[in-house]
Amino acid sequence: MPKALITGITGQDGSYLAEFLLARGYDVVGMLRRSSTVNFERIDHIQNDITLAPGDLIDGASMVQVLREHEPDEVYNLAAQSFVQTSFGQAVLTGETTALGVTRLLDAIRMVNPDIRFYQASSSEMFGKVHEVPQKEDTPFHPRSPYGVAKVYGHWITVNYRESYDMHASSGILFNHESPRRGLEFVTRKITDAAARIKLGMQNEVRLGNLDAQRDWGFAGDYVEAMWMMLQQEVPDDYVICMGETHSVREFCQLAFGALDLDWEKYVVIDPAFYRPAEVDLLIGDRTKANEKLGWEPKTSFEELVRMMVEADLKALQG
Ligand code: NAP
Ligand code: F7E
Repeated sequence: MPKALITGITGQDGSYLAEFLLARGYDVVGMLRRSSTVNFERIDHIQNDITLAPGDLIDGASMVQVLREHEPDEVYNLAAQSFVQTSFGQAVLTGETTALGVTRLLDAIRMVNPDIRFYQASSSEMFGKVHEVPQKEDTPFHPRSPYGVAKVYGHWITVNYRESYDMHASSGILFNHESPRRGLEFVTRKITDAAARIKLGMQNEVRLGNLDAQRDWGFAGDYVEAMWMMLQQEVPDDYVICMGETHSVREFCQLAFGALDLDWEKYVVIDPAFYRPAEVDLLIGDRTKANEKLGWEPKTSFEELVRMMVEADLKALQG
């Protein structure tokens, strides 16, 4: 039975990837950082099927310990300080975790077993102030936030360890992917949760920032398959994973509120508190390489994604 270690097991992608690997017969180990409260909402339903191991990206020795004890064949590094807005206020913490954390984990792998296959969760935020549209694997990076800068570091250190030490290290440059398990601070879930609350009379308005921002949004459940596919290749490489279409925050509001027969314009209030010091205006990816080399294709449309999220929020709130 192959064994996989997932860092960031309590996050959105960690939970979908764990489900995906369990269904393929993997023994799944999730690395968990210490917290004063239990935050297992996303993995409650699979808790008995996985093993949890204490470790933190800030602490290299803890990861050496996890690798020695559990001896995984594959490591998926999904842990990060992943919220762009927070990275402006906590730039150093974001660098420690999202950037240097990758080096600590790669070094731990090198020390314990350099044959372990490694996946790094890179991001379309690395393209930032885009140099071309659509963005592909060789599009130059121009990050627009401390988070984006940290991800560029994580990406290049992964490439560097692959080239320097012949490690099977791959990097997935994933565009935004969402789901009913998305954190409530991200704009998609903030909107679907608010629309459901407004429908149920629990809330009167939702305050948002830049409605003109455009993103290439897909379904997280589809994207984790691409992570696994990358580690099954003989040769490690980097791949853009995206839908290849872009939609504005305004359009997301229209669809989400529309799914509940609500007019979004009556409830959305612009609040400059949600503007960012620098913005990524137009992200749209080109997934040709992933399609040709991995055979990966998304299964869920943008419209299906929005509806799925709205319905899940409505159902959860109705209890
Ligand atoms: P998420 O929901 O924010 O989950 C992040 C995970 O990282 C959580 O499990 C969190 O643990 C863990 N974590 C944070 N700091 C840690 C530390 N110091 N040590 C160990 N674990 C730590 O993120 P996601 O949406 O699932 O994204 C997964 C990865 O893909 C991230 O690296 C993200 O930057 C990247 N990415 C995401 C997207 C997207 O659209 N979702 C796109 C491109 C790339 P706690 O639960 O304890 O906080
Ligand atoms: O913002 C705009 C905001 O926070 C999307 C992370 O998973 O994807 C995610 O990063 C857009 C931005 O995601 C609000 O200005 C307007 O332009 O949902 P978001 P993100 O910044 O794209 C990438 C690929 C990652 O790698 C990250 O880890 O929406 N926006 N009004 C707002 N955003 C938020 N959060 N809240 C608002 O009220």
